[in-house]
Amino acid sequence: MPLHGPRNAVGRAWNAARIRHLQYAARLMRRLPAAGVGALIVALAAGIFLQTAPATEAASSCTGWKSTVVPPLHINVLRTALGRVDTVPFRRYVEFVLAAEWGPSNPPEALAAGAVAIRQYAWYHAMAGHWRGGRYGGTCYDVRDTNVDQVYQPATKTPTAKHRAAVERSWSVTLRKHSRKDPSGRFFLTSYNGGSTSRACGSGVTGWKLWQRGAADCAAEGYSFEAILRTYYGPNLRVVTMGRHDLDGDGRDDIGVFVGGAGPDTTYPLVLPSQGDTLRTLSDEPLSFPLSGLLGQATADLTGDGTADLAVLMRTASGVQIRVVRAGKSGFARAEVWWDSAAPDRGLSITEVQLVTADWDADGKADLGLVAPVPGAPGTARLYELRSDGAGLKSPEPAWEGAIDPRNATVYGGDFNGDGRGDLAAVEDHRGGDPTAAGHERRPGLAFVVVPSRRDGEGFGPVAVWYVERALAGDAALPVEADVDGDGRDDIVLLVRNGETGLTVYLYRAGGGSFTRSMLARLAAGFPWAGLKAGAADLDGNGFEDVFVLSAAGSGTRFRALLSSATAVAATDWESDRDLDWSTASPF
Ligand SMILES: [Ca+2]
Ligand SMILES: [Ca+2]
Ligand SMILES: [Ca+2]
Ligand SMILES: [Ca+2]
Repeated sequence: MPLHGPRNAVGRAWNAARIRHLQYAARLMRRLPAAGVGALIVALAAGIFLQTAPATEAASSCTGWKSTVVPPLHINVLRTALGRVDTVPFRRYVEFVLAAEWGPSNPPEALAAGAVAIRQYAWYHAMAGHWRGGRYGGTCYDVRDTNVDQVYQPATKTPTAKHRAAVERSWSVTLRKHSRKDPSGRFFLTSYNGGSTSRACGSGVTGWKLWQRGAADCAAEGYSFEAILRTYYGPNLRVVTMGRHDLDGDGRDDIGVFVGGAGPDTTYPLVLPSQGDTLRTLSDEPLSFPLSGLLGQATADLTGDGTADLAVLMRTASGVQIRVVRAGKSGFARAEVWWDSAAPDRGLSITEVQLVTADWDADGKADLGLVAPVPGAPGTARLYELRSDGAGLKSPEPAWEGAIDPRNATVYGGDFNGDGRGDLAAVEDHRGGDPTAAGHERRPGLAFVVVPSRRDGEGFGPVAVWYVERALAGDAALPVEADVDGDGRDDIVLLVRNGETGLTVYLYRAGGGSFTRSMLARLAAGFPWAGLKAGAADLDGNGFEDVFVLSAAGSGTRFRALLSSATAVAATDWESDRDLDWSTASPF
């Protein structure tokens, strides 16, 4: 349980003396409390704990949990046959209930969907305001151990490795239902049942109940657990995944930033864990490449351990390379070469590539993709999938080819249609250039296109135009991928220059087959356009991804956050660092 387990004190202020940023180091040391780094880490851990685990006893509840973002630590279970109340670690409880309620013969995706339903059912009843348990011998309980609630019989119904894997896989997911009245979504009581009369995938849908037999049928048809949950809990379902941008393994998203090292070929990855903290290094090892050789970067959980890793696409003397820095509770590992275009056995030599990330095969491990122009076919792109097996990449496979001009577009991997499988998206700029070009005629202005995954995992559908933005004729605009409304479908945010230092922020919210545009904020000042850099992470841990912006503050760097409440963003100062070299700082 990453949020509440003992924290390894891996992160520490960037020890810049090692790379001769003496001034910077001196400043960092000034920031530390008298007792030094150890005290800082302890304070940090305590701060995070208090912030995210507001458990308190209330009169009308038992566990009385309040957070719908951080799971309860324990649950109180009435052992009906034994005549006592057990306080059970929450994860153990979910694993044992899954074993008792869903047999191991179920496909993995059905088990993962079941794990989400079980977890949220119990969590709901452990919350203040939802308690409907009782007392036994003066001790309160949240749930009973029978099918009045969920079967929990640890003596006889024990989880298999398959059950534990399903719980692990889906542990960061919670479900919400949004409505016009409640756009941020309500944490609802998940229900499930055998469903002997609803055996076919998608039959007997009520919007509130997951049918176990139907779920198994969906899984056999290739549905991911996310697609199964959307099928049974209805079109307004938000599938919230926490910690997608968590770099230090505490379950909370972080900001990452590359900064050039003192040597000619060194780069440091730094992490800014949360507001009020300083930048930290999670490794003593600089990355042995120059920032100038960086062609692209992606932050995604390639190893499937719940913490985002770092992939960089870089130019080498003989081609391009993908290097991966594994991240986790013990810090950043040494960069490993996961793919090298120059290696003769890989058989692929490409230039002008863009690096994207998405989980193409919906196995819970993020994969990488390279999008490259097709030689001899202008206006056409090819996607090569490089699937992760958790420890490396499989050889690049051409997975899709179609009408996206990668020279004219920023491409993104992500799940835009919410089926749990990776899609490709692009923001194409047809505002200038050759007006006779086919793309310009068909998709004038800024075109937001998506190449959607097929739900059964059989490749991609045709490229589809999800939105055409004609209004921003000549305006400078910076697109950022972020699931701003936290529904599990990646959205595009457009930062549009508004005068010298203003910013207008638009959301292109992903739905079933289109983006819906809305304005998130109009900010009059504080965002100098020149060299504005941006990234996305759920900085305040509320389930909505936020956008962060780096701008120049003298020669240093200012971090500002655009904190999302699903339908708007509020700008706030996040951190300012006058010694972090603005010119080379690159967010990831
Ligand atoms: Ca974190
Ligand atoms: Ca994968
Ligand atoms: Ca998808
Ligand atoms: Ca979304």
